Amino acid sequence: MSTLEVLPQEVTNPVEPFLRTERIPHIWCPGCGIGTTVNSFARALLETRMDLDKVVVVSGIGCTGRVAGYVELDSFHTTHGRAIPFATGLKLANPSLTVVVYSGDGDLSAIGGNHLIHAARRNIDIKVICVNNFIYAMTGGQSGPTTPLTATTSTSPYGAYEPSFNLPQLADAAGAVYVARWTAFHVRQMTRSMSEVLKKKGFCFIETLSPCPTLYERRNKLGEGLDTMRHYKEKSKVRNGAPTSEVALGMRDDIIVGKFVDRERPDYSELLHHQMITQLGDKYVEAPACSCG
Ligand SMILES: Cc1ncc(C[n+]2csc(CCOP(=O)(O)OP(=O)(O)O)c2C)c(N)n1
Ligand code: SF4
Ligand SMILES: [Mg+2]
Repeated sequence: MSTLEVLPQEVTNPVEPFLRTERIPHIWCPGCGIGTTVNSFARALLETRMDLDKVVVVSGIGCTGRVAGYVELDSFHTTHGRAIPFATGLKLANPSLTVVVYSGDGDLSAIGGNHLIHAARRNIDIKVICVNNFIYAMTGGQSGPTTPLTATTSTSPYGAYEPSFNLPQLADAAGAVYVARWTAFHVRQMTRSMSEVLKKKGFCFIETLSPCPTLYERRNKLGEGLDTMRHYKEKSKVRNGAPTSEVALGMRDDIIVGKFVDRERPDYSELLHHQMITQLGDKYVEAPACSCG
């Protein structure tokens, strides 16, 4: 499928054509928020009328990492923490691609944290969707860099005591040109942000909070997935443009959501091109575009 011109009559769910339905049932637990984010992503592809032959999804390992296997796109399920360098290589080899990294908080900010900050610093033209469920879910619910203070996890049975990352601030400080946070409750806003980043050049970062009722909510006695959605609804405050230093998350504090950063600066390829032209002038020969289309 390369365009979204006409959906077949028998398709009643507009998201269906974007999924590898033959791989359903998926592995996600009832009440998990990851599928909700995929719904938003599919709607963003539909709204932006992207050429699907030019959109690539790269995931690391984790429950979120499974997204790569369910989308009807060229996709890569890479090693843990290496989605961003893999995506960087893809983008540099074939600049005509829209490269989306879809992965978990642990994959992107723990083992892959170094890649995250340097891709943002270089302004690599990739779009990162980070599903934050506050733990390493797939491996049993261990605490990680996003686990809020006092939260109980399989490795913090008496409550987490390490300060956690404020991911929007991290991405902002490292140089991302677009930074937003939503939750699995904010389906429309998340879809809008995903649509915006699909059309924006440079390193874009969307954090989306997502319930993990099986491992995070249960251990913290926070109820089912639906209770977490209610919590997101009640505690979220939309503050577009808020300084990212003011959006840190606590265990049960207000959740500041919104589009925090939307700015322009030259991306990696432009910087490279400019420097080479400045230094080499006519002698600079650009690498030929990848012949794979
Ligand atoms: C090099 C390496 N280290 C550790 C693991 C084990 N591992 C697999 S997934 C994962 C954490 C996933 O957490 P996150 O990225 O937050 O995804 P989630 O499952 O929460 O969606 C870990 C530690 C691995 N597969 N490879
Ligand atoms: S363990 Fe948690 S994150 Fe993984 S599929 Fe189940 S609910 Fe979702
Ligand atoms: Mg996680």
